[in-house]
Formats: sequence, structure tokens, C-alpha cells
Amino acid sequence: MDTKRLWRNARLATLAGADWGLIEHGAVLTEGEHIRWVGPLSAMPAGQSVDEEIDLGGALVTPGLVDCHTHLIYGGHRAHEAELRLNGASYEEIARAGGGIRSTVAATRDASEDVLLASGTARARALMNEGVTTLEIKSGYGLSFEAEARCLRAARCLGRELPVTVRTTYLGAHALPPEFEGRPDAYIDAVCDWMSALHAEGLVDAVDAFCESIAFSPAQVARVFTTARQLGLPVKLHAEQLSDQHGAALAASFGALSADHLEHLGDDGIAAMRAAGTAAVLLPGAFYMLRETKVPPVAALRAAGVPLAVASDHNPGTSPGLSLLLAAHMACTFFRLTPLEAVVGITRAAARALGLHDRGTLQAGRRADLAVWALEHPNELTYWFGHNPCRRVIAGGVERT
Ligand code: DI6
Ligand code: FE
Repeated sequence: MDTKRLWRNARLATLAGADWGLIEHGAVLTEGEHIRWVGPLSAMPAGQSVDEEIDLGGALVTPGLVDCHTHLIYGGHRAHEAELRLNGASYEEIARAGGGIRSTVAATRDASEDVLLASGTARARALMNEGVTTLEIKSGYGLSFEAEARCLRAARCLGRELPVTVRTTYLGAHALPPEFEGRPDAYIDAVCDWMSALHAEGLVDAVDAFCESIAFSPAQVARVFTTARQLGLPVKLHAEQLSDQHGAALAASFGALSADHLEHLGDDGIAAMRAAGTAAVLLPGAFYMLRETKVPPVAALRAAGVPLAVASDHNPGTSPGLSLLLAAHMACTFFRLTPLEAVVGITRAAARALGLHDRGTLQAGRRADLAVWALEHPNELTYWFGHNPCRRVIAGGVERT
């Protein structure tokens, strides 16, 4: 029998409608992993048998946070390259000189699964301490069959060992590994072959690629996506981060879950995303770290009704941050999201960007993923920065200890 718990004496922000969905003197009734009922305690249907009652002391409760774009599993770090960039080198220059993603690939290939799991676990815990209950983790720093498999296994293992939902994404088409120098199409063939085998091992929930002049062309990405479609795997794309390759429109033509970054997105991409129901994932951490100046066309995306998600993009090159709240804060200050949009962006819209329709709001039937905050109002989630106001986390109906 699933345990029934009543979490009461809370100010709830359900995020289920067009506003914060605030409920004073609120209660959440959970049964096993799911929410059975949400509302003001005084309106709870009579005759509920409850195994356990938990007094939340009047605290603010939101849905658990969802980080829908991370590269959490990798070896080493790139503080030295960050220093070079701060001394004037550009990201593209470093990448073309064999640094950038490739230097992390070398460090990742050298790392055992245990080492990858240990460093990934420490990073996941940092995100989880801020209320994250669902986490996407991409491969993309192995770039060989064996090393990509190792990274995806570490990600799967992390999801089994920690009280967090992990969704894995295969990002073989992240960069060209040195052994395929000058042969990008042969590498794309390999990426497609590996995909079937990794999927057969149960390691892949979705497929991503990096569409950029320093990475892969739209034609190459289309081949990766065609293989994903044949395997029944959903796709998403790093699109329009540094230039407009019309990647978002390509992704949308494959019914992509999301197109991510989007600083250089044009009107064609917005129209295609709208028509396909593809979410926009905004990554202000990378924008900040690269000291970019061109912001994504947020007003046009908003006007088109494209769902706006926000993620940490945690990676060792362009976004070494481990705070989803800071990403939400930056989405407001840099990209002009409203606080409500940014909080929806790290909950409901982020869940949607992962194709998960069972979480991201406080509603009956949803997963019982809750974050409890030492805050009065949810607009404070994007107000404070460099501070963690998360006090308790309930994942799948169970409080994390
Ligand atoms: N876009 C990014 O910002 C990261 N990957 C990508 O496709 C950068 C990854 C790195 O520099 O290690
Ligand atoms: Fe990324």
C-alpha cells in the first residue's frame, strides 16, 4: 500500500495556470509517488485516511525544479581556457586550435565510469540542494562509442543512486573527435550507428546535436535526426547559439521537444517552433560566460506562444555554474523574462521541454515533487542571487534527508 502523506500549513504556488496559483493555508495530499489532492486545507474532502502529517510551518512550496539542459558528466575542467578567454581569446579561436570541447573529450576519455559518476554526483547534489528534482544529462564529451556509453551509463547510475529523476540525452554530434579530423560525414555515420546500439542498451531518452559553423551543418544534423526518428527517439537541438544556421526550423521539422540557446534565432525559426510545439530553452549562463551581447528574441517567442524554459546548461566550457536559480535570475535580468515566466521556465515549461507531462505543477495526478523555500513569495526565487533559500525537498512523495 502506498503511503499517504498530508503536507500542510504551506503557502502553495501551484504554477498550474496563467499566474502563480497562490494558495494560502494550503495542503498537498500525496499517495506514493503522486499528488492526490491540492488546495486550502479547509477545502480538503472529508474522510481522508492519512498515514503521516507533516507541518511545513507556513513555508512557500513550489513544484520541484527541472533542469532540462545539462552536460553534467565529463572529466577535468577548463579554468585555464576561461582565463585565456578573459585575456582576449575568443571561444571559436580556442575551439579551432584544438581546445574547447576537445580538451574535455580527452579528459573524459581518460576518466573511469566511477570517476565520472563521482564528479557528476557532486554536481547533481549541488543542483538538487536548490530544489531540483528532475535533471537532464547529455553525453557529448566521449565522442567514441565506448566513451559515450560510459558517460550515459554514469548518468543512468546517478539517477538510480540519487533521489532525482534523470533523463539521458545522446549528444554524439557535439564536436568532431580528432580521429575523424576532416571526415565529419564519416563521423556522423558513426554517431548514427552508435545511437542504435546505445538505445538498445536502454541508455538513451532523447537525441541532441550541436548545429553551428564550428560543429555540424544542418544536413549532418538532419541525418542524426532521421536515425533518431527511425528508432522512435525524440530530438532536440543546440541551435542558433553563435550564428543563424536555421537549426531551430530544422529541429521543428522533426517535431523536436526543444531548440536550445537561440540567441541568433530568426522569424522563420520562431514560426516553425510555434507550429511544431517545440519549446525554447534559454541558457543565460552560457550567454553570460561568453559575454555575448545578442539576446534571444524573447518578445517574439512570447508573442508566438512558444513555451519558454530556462536551464543551467552546466558544462565545463561555457557555463560552469551549478545554480538553476541563478540561471532563472539571469533569464530575467539579461533576457527580460518576467519572474513568473522564469519560474515557470524552471518547472512546468522545463518539464515540457523534456516531454514530461506528469510534473512541473502542483496538481492532482502529478508526481509528488515539491520544493520548500524560506521565502514569502515565489517572485523571490528570481530576486535573491548567490543564496540558496531551499529548505526541504520532497521527491516522488518522499522527503530527502
Ligand atoms: N554549446 C555550448 O555552449 C556547449 N556545448 C554546446 O553545444 C559548450 C561545450 C564546451 O565548450 O565544452
Ligand atoms: Fe548545452
